[in-house]
Amino acid sequence: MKKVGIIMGSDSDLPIIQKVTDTLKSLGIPYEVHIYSAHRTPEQARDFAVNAREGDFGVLICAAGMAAHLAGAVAANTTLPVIGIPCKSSVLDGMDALLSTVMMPTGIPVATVAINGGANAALLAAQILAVSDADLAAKLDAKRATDAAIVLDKDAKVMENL
Ligand code: RP5
Repeated sequence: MKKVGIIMGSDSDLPIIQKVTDTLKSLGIPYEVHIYSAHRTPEQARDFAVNAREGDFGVLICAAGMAAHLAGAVAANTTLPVIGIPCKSSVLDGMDALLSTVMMPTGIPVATVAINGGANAALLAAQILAVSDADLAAKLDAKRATDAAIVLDKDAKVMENL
């Protein structure tokens, strides 16, 4: 299976990345994690993106806050799918990162998840890999069924208790 490449702009983004890695681990998906900043280490961020396809990555996840240009800068240097996670790390509560990540110009797409949406970024990466991996697709179907069962259990309890 192809790897998921995960890049965060700063170690202060680690709590969000933990949600990504927990979710990928639960699905048995291999990954590699780096701290590269679009602003503080632009050469390393670019090199990673340029070499990602031949490095056996299938999809990249980039998490950054504030003026969050990391996902866009990575997407500019690869045609692998790039998922952006806007992180809440400033007085603007993540709206700054959301707009910086999502408003990409035509030709350089970034699939942007919710502010701090680490789990969904991992699940979207899994769904991309599952296009050509039937075993992974079956795991995703099983997770959906489990998640639905949890909600239906809560539904039964709420009717009993209210
Ligand atoms: C971004 O700026 C990082 O992704 C982080 O979310 C934010 C703050 O970084 P630090 O000042 O905490 O390193 O580049």
